[in-house]
Amino acid sequence: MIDRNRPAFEYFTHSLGSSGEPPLAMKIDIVTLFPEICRAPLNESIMKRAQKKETVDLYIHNLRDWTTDKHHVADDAPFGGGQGMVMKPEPIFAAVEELRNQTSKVVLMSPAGRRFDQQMAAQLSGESHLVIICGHYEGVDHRVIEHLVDLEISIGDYVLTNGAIAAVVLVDAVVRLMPGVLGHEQSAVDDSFSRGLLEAPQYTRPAEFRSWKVPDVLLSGNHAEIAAWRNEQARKRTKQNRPDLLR
Ligand code: JF5
Repeated sequence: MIDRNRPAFEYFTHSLGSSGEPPLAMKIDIVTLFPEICRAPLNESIMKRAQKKETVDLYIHNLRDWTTDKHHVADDAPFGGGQGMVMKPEPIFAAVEELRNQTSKVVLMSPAGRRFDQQMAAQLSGESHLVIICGHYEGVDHRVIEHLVDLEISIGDYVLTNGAIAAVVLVDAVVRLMPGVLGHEQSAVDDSFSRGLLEAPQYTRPAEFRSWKVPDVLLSGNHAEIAAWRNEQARKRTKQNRPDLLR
C-alpha cells in the first residue's frame, strides 16, 4: 500500500447501504459555457450504456442560461489587474442553487484543484449527485470556491483551454466504477491500481509478428508462472515510467 500522504476525505459524506454498497444510480449535472465539448464523448459506448441502464442520469447545461443581462456575459476583468478574464460569480451561484439538493457534491474543475486519481474516482462513484462546474479563462471568482464548491479538482498538472474537457475525464473515470457499468473486466484492471503498480504488458494473436515473438511464458498455460512474470514486468515498467509509485 502506498502512502500518498493526503488528508482524509472529509468531503465525502454519502452514507453506504446496510451491506456497504454504493448507491445504484447517480445524477450528474455539468455546468459549462461549452456544452458541445461534453456531449459527444459522454454519449459514446460505455457512457451511453450507463445512461440507458439508468445508472447515470446526465445533464449538460449551458451556464449562459443563468446570465440575466442582455448580452449574456459570464466573465469580467480581474480586480487588481492582470491578464485575461475571470468568471463572474452570479450565474454560477444561480445555476448551482437551482440544480443542487441537500446531498449534492459541488465540484469545480480547475488546474488549481486537488489532483484527481483512481482513489478519488472511487470515492466520487459512491455519491448520488454531482454538480460539476467547468472553469475557464484565467479562473473563477474566488467566492465560488469559498462559498459554493465542495471540491476543487484538477485532472493533472497542465492547463487546458476549458474545464469541460477535464469534466469529461472525471465523469468517465467515475461512471465506469459504478456497479453494472462495466462487465467483469473491471475488477482486474482496478486491482492493479490498488496494488500501486502499472499494468504488465499484454499481447494477442499472432504469436509472432514481424519476427517479434510473444513471451513463451504467456503461451505456457502455467498460471503461477504467468502471474509471477506479470508481477515482475509490472515492477519493471513502474520503475521505468513511474518511479514515484514505488516507495
Ligand atoms: C481551467 C482556470 C479552469 O485547465 C483546466 C484543468 C486542468 N486540470 N483540471 C482542470 O481547466 C480549465 C483553466 C483555467 C480554470
